[in-house]
Amino acid sequence: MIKDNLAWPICWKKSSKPHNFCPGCGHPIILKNLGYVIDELGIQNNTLFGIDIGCSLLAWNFFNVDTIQTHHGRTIPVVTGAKRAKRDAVAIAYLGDGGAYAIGMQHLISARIRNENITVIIVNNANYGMTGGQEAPTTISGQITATTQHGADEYFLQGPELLFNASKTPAYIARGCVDNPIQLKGFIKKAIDFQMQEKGFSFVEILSFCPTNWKTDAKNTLDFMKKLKEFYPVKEFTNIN
Ligand SMILES: Cc1ncc(C[n+]2csc(CCOP(=O)(O)OP(=O)(O)O)c2C)c(N)n1
Ligand code: SF4
Repeated sequence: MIKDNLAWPICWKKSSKPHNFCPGCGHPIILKNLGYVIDELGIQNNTLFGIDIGCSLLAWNFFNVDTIQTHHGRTIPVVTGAKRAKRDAVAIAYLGDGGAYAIGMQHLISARIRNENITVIIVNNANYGMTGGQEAPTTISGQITATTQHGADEYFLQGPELLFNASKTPAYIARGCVDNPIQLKGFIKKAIDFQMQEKGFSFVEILSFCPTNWKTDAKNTLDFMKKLKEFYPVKEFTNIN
């Protein structure tokens, strides 16, 4: 049991450097809490961690767990295949909003509809982070990105809402935010526990800081996150008892 939230998770790969994310990035907050969950559930030796192309790939040596790095947007089918072959594995797909909701959307919807017994964690930073901050399906109205210099149009995609309504099959679906790591850790734990009980598809979207591409200082990062939450409410969408 972790008592001190400044301590690193036990499953963290101690031989790796701290991390390669930009200062102020939300990914390390998410990964640290995922690490605590892996520790608390005692699943380090059977976790199968799939990471996408995008800033999520910087997590390739974060944990001392079996890790697969896939092509952009293809993490969900790769993890699905691995899980089908190894039923006792705890399969986690970790990818960006671009990878999940644009190029990989067909895989995401299919995994939900087929009720694949995997856990998907999507990092929603409202842009394509790794490639320089282009517009993503989650970019909000008026947002300035590398490809929306005059502000993005009014269309934006709410992933958990879409997935929740895509099937009547019970699933654990939630949206958390890096500004509340305790709640966030709880959502991740419930999602992975759902998979461990073989109940099927579980999904957590996490609103995450990207100060490099948002071009924000600390205060403006928090202000922009507040705005993001108006478009993407933090909540559980689950229809399980
Ligand atoms: C098939 C393919 N298309 C496009 C790319 C270029 N590419 C690399 S990362 C990326 C976007 C990543 O954005 P996102 O998935 O939101 O993750 P983030 O970096 O923001 O965490 C793109 C378009 C690629 N590597 N492969
Ligand atoms: S570009 Fe954004 S998401 Fe990627 S590491 Fe930097 S701050 Fe994080």
